[in-house]
Amino acid sequence: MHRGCLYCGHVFYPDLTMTQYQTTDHHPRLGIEVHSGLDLKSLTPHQQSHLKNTLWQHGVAVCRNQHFTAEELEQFAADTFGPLMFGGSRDKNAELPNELISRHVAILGNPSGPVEKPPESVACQWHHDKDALPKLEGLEMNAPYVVMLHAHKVPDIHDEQRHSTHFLDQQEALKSLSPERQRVLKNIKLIHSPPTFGRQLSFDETPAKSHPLISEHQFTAEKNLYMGSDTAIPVGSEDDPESAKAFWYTLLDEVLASCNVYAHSWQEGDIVMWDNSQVMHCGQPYDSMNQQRIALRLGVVAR
Ligand SMILES: O=C(O)CCC(=O)C(=O)O
Ligand SMILES: [Fe+2]
Repeated sequence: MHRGCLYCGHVFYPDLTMTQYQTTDHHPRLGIEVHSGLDLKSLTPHQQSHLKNTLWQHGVAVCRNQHFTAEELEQFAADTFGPLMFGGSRDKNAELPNELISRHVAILGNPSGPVEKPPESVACQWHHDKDALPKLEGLEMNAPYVVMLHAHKVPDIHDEQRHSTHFLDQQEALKSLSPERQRVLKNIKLIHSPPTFGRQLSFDETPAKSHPLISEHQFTAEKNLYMGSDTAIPVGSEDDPESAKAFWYTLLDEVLASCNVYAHSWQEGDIVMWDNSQVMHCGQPYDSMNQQRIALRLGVVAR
């Protein structure tokens, strides 16, 4: 049994986020291993399309034993999913080895040594990554936005336990609700603004977008919940932020209580990809003063 993601100290609504939930290493749908034994750098077009279909079917796909520099990861993502448009932390990391640096790749962890809070500590709360996408011509809220992490160095938690990232299946979440509850939710739209992650973003930079709470996946037509992040506000509650928060956390509590959360236990060489249209995720803290984590991160809108 795990508590929610409060250990990292990033607590917005302590009264509302005390959810207990079960985790599993073997989820019936999420976290499928794909292309076992293959080097992702040399996939054929057929293998690329198999990888994408597996991701749409399973929400989270795992490839083990890969060795990508940041530039190679960028190339792989562009070849497999489409042109890269966002992200990256090249300028901020001038002192790091070249293999970690590329235009659209961000670096998670503490590659330069101990830090009190690594950059991803803000992600230790349930969210999806789409809210922070800029509003671009032709970029729909329901766009299939894939994020991938590639582990170069994994922190040890205890002897047996590996560092993990938690994933919540939003298809399973919807199915876990009673037909009555689903009927009510069917009429609700959420206004999604960027997750503030503790800082204020101007709405001009990343405008709010609205989306039905029950959504149909663009490629599979499967229905799932589309909760976004805790900044999402039901249409009609714009002037009542407290009730908007309560609505969102009540729903999160409900689904966490009845779903099996997939905990991906990290191994060096893993590339984990997730489809933000059908899963939420929550980073897990580690002792970043005494343990090292290095992971490359990339987001791409699939075409
Ligand atoms: O640190 C993690 O495991 C998750 C980070 C995260 O949420 C992200 O990169 O979008
Ligand atoms: Fe995230």
